[in-house]
Parts: sequence; C-alpha cells; structure tokens
Amino acid sequence: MFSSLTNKVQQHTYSYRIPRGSMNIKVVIILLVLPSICLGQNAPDPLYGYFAEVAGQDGQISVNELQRALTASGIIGSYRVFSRATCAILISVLDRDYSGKMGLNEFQEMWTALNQWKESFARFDSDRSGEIEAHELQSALSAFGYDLSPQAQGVIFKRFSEDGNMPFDDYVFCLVKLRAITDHFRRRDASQNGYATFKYDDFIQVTMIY
Ligand SMILES: [Ca+2]
Ligand SMILES: [Ca+2]
Repeated sequence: MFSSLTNKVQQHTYSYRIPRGSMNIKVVIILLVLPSICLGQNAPDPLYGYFAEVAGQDGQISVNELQRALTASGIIGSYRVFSRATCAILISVLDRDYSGKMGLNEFQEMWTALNQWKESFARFDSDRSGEIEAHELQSALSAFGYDLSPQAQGVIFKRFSEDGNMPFDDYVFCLVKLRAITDHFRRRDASQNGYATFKYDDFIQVTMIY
C-alpha cells in the first residue's frame, strides 16, 4: 500500500516541432510524477519539467544555464555553442520580476518567441543556406516594419554577422536588440515623427544595457 503512494519516476521524450522542417528539438525530460491522489492535480506541463531540469536547485535559469540548454537543444541547426550574448539579452528583456535570471513564466515566453523566430528565420532564409545573408536580412527588417536606410541596414548586418552570414542565435540577438532599442526610442518620440530627445545619461542607459 505504501509503495503505491511513493513517487514514480518516469522518463518521457517530448518533441517540439519547429515549422518548415528545420528540425525537431528533442528534449529528454525526467519527470517526477506524483500520484494524483497526493497532488490532487494533473501532471505538470512538459515544459515545466524541462525548465526545472535546466534551472536546477534555485528554480531560476542563469545565463550559463540558458546557454548550455540552448546549445544542447541544437536550435541553431549545426553544432555550435549558442551565443552567450544572445542568452544574456533574452534574460534581460524578459526579466519581468528583475531577478536577473529567468523564471518559469519568462522561460515559457522565451520558448514561444524562440519558436516564432525560428519560423521567421526559415522564412527569410530564402536560399535555405541555414544562415541569413545581407539581402535576406533586408527582407526581414522590411517585413517587421523597420524603416531603415541601406546604410543602417548595412551597419546592423555587419555588427551581427560573421563572414557575411548570420546564424540563428545572432539573428535573435539582432532582432531582440533592435526591437528593445526601438521601443525605448518610440517612448521618447512623443509625436511619432522619427525624432526623440534623450538626455546623455538616459541614452547611455538605453544603449549600454544590451
Ligand atoms: Ca526573472
Ligand atoms: Ca540564407
């Protein structure tokens, strides 16, 4: 009788399908499944099990933990370490509770966004090279509504690409940073005419945080 109430450990494999056939992220999750008689609730969201495994004892995901998890997920498409700078900016822009780390809700939000970015990455990688080239980035920026000169687009591509190519993690970094800085600008552009006034200190805070 007692043994029937003890925790059972079950191993599950969950597949997260990323559209356009780029890849499946297979995550092997060890879930502690408590008998429903003890918990009085349904089994947890599979993403929770993955989160708990990545986060470890403190229940929060640090930059290093996120980098290890995203590297292991293979989401870049080729074996490469996922960019630490991208992990840092993801934690920074999603850190709603200012903990400096990623909690479960923030992780869920990131997971959804990451899948959307993966979908858009596949859509704009028109030659299916697995990386974004300059003209593909131009299409992406226009599609996302950024009204930028060829010079500004060139600066962005140069900053976030390597040898003329932009892999997935740098694509995410580029779009997240551009979005964040644009949001800061728009909040100060009261008449929405493309001009804003910044105090020097404010400008430094906005641009140096990422
Ligand atoms: Ca947080
Ligand atoms: Ca390409």
